[in-house]
Amino acid sequence: MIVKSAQFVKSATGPDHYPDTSFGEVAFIGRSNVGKSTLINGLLGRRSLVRTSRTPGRTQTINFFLINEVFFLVDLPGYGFARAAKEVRKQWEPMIRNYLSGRPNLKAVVLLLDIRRIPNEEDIRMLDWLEEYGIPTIPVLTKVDKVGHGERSSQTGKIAQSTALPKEAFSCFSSVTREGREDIWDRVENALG
Ligand SMILES: Nc1nc2c(ncn2[C@@H]2O[C@H](COP(=O)(O)OP(=O)(O)OP(=O)(O)O)[C@@H](O)[C@H]2O)c(=O)[nH]1
Ligand SMILES: [Mg+2]
Repeated sequence: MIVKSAQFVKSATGPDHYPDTSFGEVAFIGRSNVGKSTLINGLLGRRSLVRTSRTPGRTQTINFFLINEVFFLVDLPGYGFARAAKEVRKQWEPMIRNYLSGRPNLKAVVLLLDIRRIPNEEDIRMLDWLEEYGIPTIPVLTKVDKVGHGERSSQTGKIAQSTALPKEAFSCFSSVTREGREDIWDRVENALG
């Protein structure tokens, strides 16, 4: 993928504010702080088009980025951080469910999992929703620079087991080494058709 242009188009909390176009889009979801915004920046080769943070809960709205004037990458707010304001937490589920169930433009969701952690209830629930809504899913293990080779293999095995996905289903990504960029782009492009 050659990224000729990438621009932030808008933030939305509900369907009224989604961009009114027929462009295909691929969205990024996962636990707060797992590296969604960082992965999007890494794919685009931009350091900070998408805001990232050490503080979980940085992204609180659905953010649409228009790429090469023909498709969108969509940064979704993460789930599972206790310190979020109650209001934010209450709004999260309907906001995400509305988006997943009511957006025909959505061609696939990239589900991010931290390679160092065993997926929790919320990760599994997210996988269930994606299946329920029939959305093709691209599972990605993030922050692979933080583990050695042996641990990478054993963690991938454990994560595969707990998600009931084959080991081969997972792409790896590191924003430090940029490993996985081409592989993930191939899968994203495939999904966009
Ligand atoms: N070493 C390393 N750090 C990473 C990687 N990806 C993300 N990080 C760091 O993890 C932190 C969180 O990254 P974000 O991209 O903001 O995470 P997010 O999933 O968008 O978080 P929310 O918006 O809060 O849901 C930042 O400090 C990143 O620099 C990676 O591949 N390797
Ligand atoms: Mg984010």
